[in-house]
Amino acid sequence: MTSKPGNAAYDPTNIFARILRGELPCKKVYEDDHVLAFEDIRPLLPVHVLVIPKGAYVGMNDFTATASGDEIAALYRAVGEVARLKGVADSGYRIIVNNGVDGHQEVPHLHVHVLGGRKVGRMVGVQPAAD
Ligand code: DGP
Repeated sequence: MTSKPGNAAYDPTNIFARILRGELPCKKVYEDDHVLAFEDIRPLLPVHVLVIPKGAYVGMNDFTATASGDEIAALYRAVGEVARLKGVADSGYRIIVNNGVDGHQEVPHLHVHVLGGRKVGRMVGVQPAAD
């Protein structure tokens, strides 16, 4: 895992950083030089995998601003690979990136949810403004 200039807000104690360092276990689905993918601990659907960059990125803002082309390509390639490995490439799946406060991001390390295994519905539910 590497730190990047301009990424001061990254918290290296977040749970996914600890998984990347091997301090906490995960059920690994896929790994390459730039990416780790593992089962979500609270699956919402039969297939629910998190795909994360190994670099220290909080979310889409710093990832899109400072990640290399190789890192960005690797994240997207890994999503496709995970879909194939989990058997949903043909049946279909949804990817979600919760980003920032309004995006309801809980873990401050960029992660792509890969969701499938049954029909997921028309679109993401938007909660009433009070939520
Ligand atoms: P988000 O709301 O987009 O930040 O989603 C965070 C997801 O991370 C949530 O679906 C549950 C998952 N999660 C939280 N802690 C752990 C953990 O320790 N291990 C794994 N595998 N998943 C976790």
